[in-house]
Amino acid sequence: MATAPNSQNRFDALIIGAGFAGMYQLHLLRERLGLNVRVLEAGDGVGGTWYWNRYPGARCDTESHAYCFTFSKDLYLGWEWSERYPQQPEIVRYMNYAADKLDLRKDIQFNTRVSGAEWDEAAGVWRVRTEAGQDFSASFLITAVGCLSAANVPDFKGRDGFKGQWYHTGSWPHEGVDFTGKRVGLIGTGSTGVQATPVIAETAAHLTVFQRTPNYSVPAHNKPLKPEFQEWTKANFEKIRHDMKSTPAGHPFYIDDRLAVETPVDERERLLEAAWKVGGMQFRAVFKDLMLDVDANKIVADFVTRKIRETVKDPETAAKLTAFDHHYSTKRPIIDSQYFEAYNRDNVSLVDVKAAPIQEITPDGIRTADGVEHKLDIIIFATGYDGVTGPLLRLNIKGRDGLGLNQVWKDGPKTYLGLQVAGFPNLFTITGPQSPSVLTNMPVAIEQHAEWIADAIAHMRANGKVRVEPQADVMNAWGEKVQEAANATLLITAKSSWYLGANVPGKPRAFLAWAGGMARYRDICDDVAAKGYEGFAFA
Ligand code: N01
Repeated sequence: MATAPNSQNRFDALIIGAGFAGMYQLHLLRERLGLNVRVLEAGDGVGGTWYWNRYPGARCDTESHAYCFTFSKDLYLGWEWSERYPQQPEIVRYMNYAADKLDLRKDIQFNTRVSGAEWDEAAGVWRVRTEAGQDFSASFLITAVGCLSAANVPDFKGRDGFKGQWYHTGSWPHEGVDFTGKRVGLIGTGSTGVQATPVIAETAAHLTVFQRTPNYSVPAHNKPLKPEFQEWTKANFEKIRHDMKSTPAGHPFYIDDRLAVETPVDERERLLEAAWKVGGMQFRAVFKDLMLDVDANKIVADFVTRKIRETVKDPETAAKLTAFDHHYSTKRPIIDSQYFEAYNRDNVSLVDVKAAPIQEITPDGIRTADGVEHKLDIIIFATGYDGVTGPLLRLNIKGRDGLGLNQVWKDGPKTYLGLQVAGFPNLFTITGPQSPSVLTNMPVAIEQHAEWIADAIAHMRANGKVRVEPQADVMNAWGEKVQEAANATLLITAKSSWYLGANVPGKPRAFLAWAGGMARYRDICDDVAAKGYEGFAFA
């Protein structure tokens, strides 16, 4: 970072990323605070995660009418969703609509990937460098890089010698991939693999799914939205918004007060059947004790297992698909459209790579430890992400005295409220680790963070303060609260979950998000602000 930035590249605030988070933060800082802001975005359009995730079947698991900005009624009323869950292209169209309506593009520099950021203590600014060698500086640096944008591509022996094509779902070719007549191998059965499987199966000559850990999934029951429902959402905007802000996961539905363990068997069965018919994320709202009590969880897990076994015709495949190693919903819950049904097709097969792990990628396919070579033309890595911390660590951020974020986080993330890190003045991390982030409907968490950050900067300006960072002891205490919140749920029991960093070799094991609920978290943040930003040090 030796080069001094020229005056044109000096801003009040720099934002990295033009997804939901970067777009709203830009809007707030520019329109509410009048700041001179620049967004740096690696892609050549808005959309963030949705700009890159164009894999077959990519669709949001949150229902359309709740997967959008709700800070502006005008913006909400001006858009119409076509299906119960929005498909990736529709989400990108929506985000372009929002960018146009809010006139955001003029302050976003596309095709610009940040390669480093360093705090300059003497000048009191962040110096940011891009891969193309451009330098920027700003008083505030705000990361809006998403939680799932750093791909996890396992370093299998022989990968680069594969004669066919291979892709990670998180950086899918914009022109698409033609599977017609191809033998396709798909590694990974998380949300992505489950969404992609039935769609790829429709055109591939053969699809082989390589499963390490089976996952529970419930039907999404996607469908076109009826005009009556579209009108209802518009007429009930305030209620929907209120509900999203009041619930633990930011969805506009409430978890039932009933306890599974106290509900008679017949009644339990009736309720589970009804919830199964509703499907999607709402299925989990059926009992209050689902994520708190092993016995309650088992009741629901057994029901889902039974449904899967009824769907998959081949008993051996069904057994592999239900050899679960975790309690229901303790890894990211999955919803699907015809995933288990896909295994009833003649052109789909399942390979258990826990029993016989992938040994190497050969020029012609994948060899597993039982000596079988699975011949393939295309390999798809649906192998997930270095979640939550990965996107931040790859920015190569250095705080005071050149202290690397990777050094501070070598044993796991440390933050205050997931918003700031001691030693990194004026750096804000939207949906950062130890905030609700991935445990919520993301736009809700994003709006809350962006608003809190804008308020904090406004507070500083009103009080003549130029620097803010958390006190180290307060930050450490927050880490303990995050751990306690996770320990109070069954989430902590899923040892193979990416929520714990288990999917990336060498990643420290730490629960990555605040599991105490979005509404409670909002209250905590509001309380901190009301008490003069208690726990933060200003200069
Ligand atoms: O990734 P994952 P994802 N050998 O980490 C397997 C969000 N999302 O992209 O479980 C063999 O969940 C791995 O196996 P295991 C959502 O938050 C949202 O599917 O580690 N297999 C697992 O099966 C989600 O949680 C939506 O044993 C290997 C899979 O790859 C998050 O993104 C849609 C392996 C990875 O599953 C990530 O989902 C899609 C190896 N070496 C995603 N390494 C919507 O709402 C990994 N695996 C739309």
